[in-house]
Amino acid sequence: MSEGVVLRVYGDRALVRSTEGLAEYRPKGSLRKDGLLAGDRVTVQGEHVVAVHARLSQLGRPPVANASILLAVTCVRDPAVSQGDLDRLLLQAEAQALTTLVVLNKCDLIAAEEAQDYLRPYRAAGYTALRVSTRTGEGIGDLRTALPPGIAVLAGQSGVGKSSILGSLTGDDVEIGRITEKLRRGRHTTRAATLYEAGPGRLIADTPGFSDLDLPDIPPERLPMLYPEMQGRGCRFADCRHRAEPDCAVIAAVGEGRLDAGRYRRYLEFLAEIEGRPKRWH
Ligand SMILES: Nc1nc2c(ncn2[C@@H]2O[C@H](COP(=O)(O)OP(=O)(O)OP(=O)(O)O)[C@@H](O)[C@H]2O)c(=O)[nH]1
Ligand SMILES: [Mg+2]
Ligand SMILES: [Zn+2]
Repeated sequence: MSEGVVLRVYGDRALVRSTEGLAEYRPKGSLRKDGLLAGDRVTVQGEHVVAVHARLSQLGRPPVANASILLAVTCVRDPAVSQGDLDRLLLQAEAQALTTLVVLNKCDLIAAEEAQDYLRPYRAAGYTALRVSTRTGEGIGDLRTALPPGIAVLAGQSGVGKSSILGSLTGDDVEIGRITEKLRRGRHTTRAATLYEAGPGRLIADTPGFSDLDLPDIPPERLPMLYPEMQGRGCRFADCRHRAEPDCAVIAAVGEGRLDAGRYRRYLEFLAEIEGRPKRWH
């Protein structure tokens, strides 16, 4: 028996990095096939995964267990990812209580001021935001340094450069080549997340990109809690939705330019969108 991490699940097999090396295993009969996720800590024995350890976290989209940080990858050009799109991604992460790092890629395509303007609201909200380019290598070292031990999940729209960032962080690791080769044989590749090794104790999950991202499935009153910059402002009402309530400190801060007006305007749009959903929370 030995302990390992699931790097990928495909079909009825799981690719596991364990103390015995890198190999494919089948879940033992009593383990449900769909009970395994990339990122799961498992016990393997012989040809089988015989136990799945309790998860510290579970991301729904993309499906990854035990992630310690989400890398919210975005870019201003090719494709143009709006700040509203980035807001939605951050809300998904906040809804799952995941630490998030904003990564603005393709900075080689835009002026430094444009990158700063794009990131300003997020930095003001308390997020760490890095400017990178896989083309020039700018910021890649900082990104590597910023990765905590454990599993980092690359997420973002199609084409923003998630796989390119993965390549920049992992380099031409022989082991990666071997993993990739094994993966090509899998037939269920498009929907899955895959973990790659990026140094001791560090795994990075590349995930399929998306074109549209839903707001998280939450009741409207939870939405304000997903904005770090709206916390502890001291509104009169504890359940203030920061729209038209008396003595709302968020509205006041926006008026005085202490909170980003764009983030706030989009917050109101998102709130209306969530309030307009069919009720099933009460
Ligand atoms: N100019 C520029 N192009 C980049 C940069 N990083 C990636 N690209 C290009 O952007 C395109 C998309 O990159 P990918 O890494 O495949 O993007 P992805 O996010 O993995 O896309 P999906 O897998 O579809 O979600 C490729 O043509 C890359 O060469 C960058 O820093 N600068
Ligand atoms: Mg990709
Ligand atoms: Zn308020």
